[in-house]
Amino acid sequence: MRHKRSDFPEGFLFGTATSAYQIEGHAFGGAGRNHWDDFAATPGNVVRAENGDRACDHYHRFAEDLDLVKAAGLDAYRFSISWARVLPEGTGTPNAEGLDYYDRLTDAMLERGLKPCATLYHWELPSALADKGGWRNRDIAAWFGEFTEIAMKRLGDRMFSVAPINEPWCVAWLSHFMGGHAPGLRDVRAAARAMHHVLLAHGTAIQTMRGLGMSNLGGVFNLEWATPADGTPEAQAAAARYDAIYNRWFLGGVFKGAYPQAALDGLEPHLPAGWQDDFPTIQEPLDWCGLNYYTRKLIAPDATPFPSLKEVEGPLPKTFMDWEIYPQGLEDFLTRTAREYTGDLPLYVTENGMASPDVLVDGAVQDPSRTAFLEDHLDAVQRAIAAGVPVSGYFIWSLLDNYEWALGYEKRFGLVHVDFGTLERTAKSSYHELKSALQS
Ligand code: PNW
Repeated sequence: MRHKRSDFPEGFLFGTATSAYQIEGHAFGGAGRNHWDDFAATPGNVVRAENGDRACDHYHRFAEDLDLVKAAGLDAYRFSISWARVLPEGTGTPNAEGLDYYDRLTDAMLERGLKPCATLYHWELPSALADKGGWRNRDIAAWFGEFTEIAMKRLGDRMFSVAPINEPWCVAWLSHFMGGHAPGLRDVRAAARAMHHVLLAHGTAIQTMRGLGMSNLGGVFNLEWATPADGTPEAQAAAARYDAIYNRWFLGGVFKGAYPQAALDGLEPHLPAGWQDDFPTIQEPLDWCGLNYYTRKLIAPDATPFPSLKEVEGPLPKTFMDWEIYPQGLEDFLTRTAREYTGDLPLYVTENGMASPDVLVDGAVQDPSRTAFLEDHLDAVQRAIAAGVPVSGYFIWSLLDNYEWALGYEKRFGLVHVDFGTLERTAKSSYHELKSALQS
């Protein structure tokens, strides 16, 4: 890699990120059923109907996996706590085995000198709560507060940082309007409600953790740059609607106490009554803001109901997800987020990375495209820092090849290759490149 640790400010954190359902093996340790188990079991939702029953078996192999994080020279590990593992029914009696597991996982990070950066919801909603309407039900905020309290009473004293919810856009819009993730709905009313409740749950969890005396609490937002497909005013308006729904709704709610008009135009009739009264909770002050960044989209107008837009194919080189590689968007988002939403608050890139069709040849994996992707995005981070944006860390998605949701196990995001037959781990060339950059 062309970067050195010394190219970044003193104290800048390098880390890697994972999530519970994508790596742990949800069938182990007494976890309750969650809505991804249900979604994957319904034919047509997930490639080859694959699920997270075994995944990377991180549940039994976490010590080996954390050794890999440590040996790379990384400072921090971003992981998530499975709601259904801690509370199999979503509320009520905790699963002692599940809490013990996160206790051991946390101590294993600390023993290695890794900073534990927890996410409380990375998408595995207990089925018992999904059956009650899940994110469409306002009660989700109280249910999530209860889970937050139980998990953080046990673990909170040892966390470096905590974010309640990974990627509110995915939880709400992708899952309730686009149908791509559990529960797989295509319903604008359900989406609007989920878009509001996910932020109410976020704020409720922050308040719960403040009540426990915790600090270094943040939010993690996925952002996607929207480029108008052409120079027409219609394309510009469509891209602005995309930007409003994808990016500005969630940042605006949390940091400004307001939703963008371009999104309200279509969504306001579907919001729950009294939604404006929830902003004091949604706006509970944070200590940092995390951005997950992967790509941009080219947006054109479309003669469909709201949001009346479509994604069109772009000209840039693509990853194995078919996502355009657009590092400039990361610099632009870091600067725009600081300027318009977060001011002096520390920003973290909480996810960035790419999928590639990596294969094991003679016991090694060569993935130079991943190294190049990371270099180009680290350049973007450096440009933002040089422009005065307070970027405090960068987390690579992901440590391991893992369960890529509706795309199953074929899309490999890891610095470390996983053989899903033997479960053997093999560090890829990008891992070795990163390791030497961090040591230099
Ligand atoms: C993020 N989209 O998800 C998640 O945090 C990870 O769990 C996931 O593995 C990773 O990115 C790679 O996909 C996203 O459709 C999933 O725009 C889909 C989208 C964005 C982010």
